[in-house]
Amino acid sequence: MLMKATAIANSNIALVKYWGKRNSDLILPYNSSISMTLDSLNTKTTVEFNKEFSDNEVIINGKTVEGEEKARVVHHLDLLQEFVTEKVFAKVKSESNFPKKAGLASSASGFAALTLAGIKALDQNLTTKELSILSRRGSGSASRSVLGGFVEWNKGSLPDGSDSHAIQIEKEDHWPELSMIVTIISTEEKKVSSRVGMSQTVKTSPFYPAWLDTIESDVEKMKKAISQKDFVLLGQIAENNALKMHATMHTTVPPIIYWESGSLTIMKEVITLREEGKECYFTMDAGPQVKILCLEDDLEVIKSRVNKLDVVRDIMICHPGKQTSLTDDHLF
Ligand code: 2P0
Repeated sequence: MLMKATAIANSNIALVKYWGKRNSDLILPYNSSISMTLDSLNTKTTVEFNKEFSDNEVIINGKTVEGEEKARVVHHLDLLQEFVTEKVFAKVKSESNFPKKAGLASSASGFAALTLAGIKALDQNLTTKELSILSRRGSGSASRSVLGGFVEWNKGSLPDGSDSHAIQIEKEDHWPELSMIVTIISTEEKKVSSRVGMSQTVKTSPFYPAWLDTIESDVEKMKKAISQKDFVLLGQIAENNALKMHATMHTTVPPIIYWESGSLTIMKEVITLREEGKECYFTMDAGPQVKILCLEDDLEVIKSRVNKLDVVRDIMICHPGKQTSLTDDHLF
């Protein structure tokens, strides 16, 4: 039997961010988070397990990867193979349509696709909850990419992590007018990974406890904003939540500053647009790119204004996207 399968996963951007782990082995977060799965940033991954293979092979965006990057994928394959009796080597080929490690959640779509493809290649059938938990073990944010639309990752409280998984708040067709303008400032890989960065923040930022104190309220307001399609509330909470997370990063010792000067230029332009009556808000992750939230009616005007800024190298437009899914169109 051919033990091969392919999955496509969309990336997601958090509206209420995940930053900090209470358990690094199981990837259990200190706080719950909420995200929007994106329709146009995705990763396609083919996994084949084969007794004939003499080693694991991992190819990401056309390049064979080694070292830590390969080890992380192989560790995940080992985890998936706990469902079967015999462990064999695998070939993994993965392609994303956006730059990796640049603050665009490539590990989210990457590990969500790897999990579904791997599990299917092993001929296992898991529930969405189980897939979310397994994806979480690869990368925390991947737990949310398993589902489409608007998603909450419940932090859970059980030590084994069995209640720390994503659930769907609303499907992707609930609010198709909600738009995200992803501005690309730099495609350089970041110097401090999210994993290392969040661990340092938890240990050293005096603002980290204050961050945690505000999360429950942000989560509740964000859920209300999504279900009632209250764009102003969604934007205000998302922007404020992102700035609070970055305040914990900036006050980490040594400091973690993902912003570039271009990031600030765009953030200020968003505030100016708002002062001019165009409803838009920004959010940022562990990288310099600024993502602008707006409604479809304002999209063209905001996009053309932002496009005029010298610091913007590229722009991608996203709307709420679908859950991770299987395809027969294999990469090899
Ligand atoms: C998020 N980020 O909620 C936050 C906001 C970055 C800033 O999830 O260590 O790559 O693999 O669990 O999932 C990025 O962290 O970290 C992230 P690991 P991950 O989207």
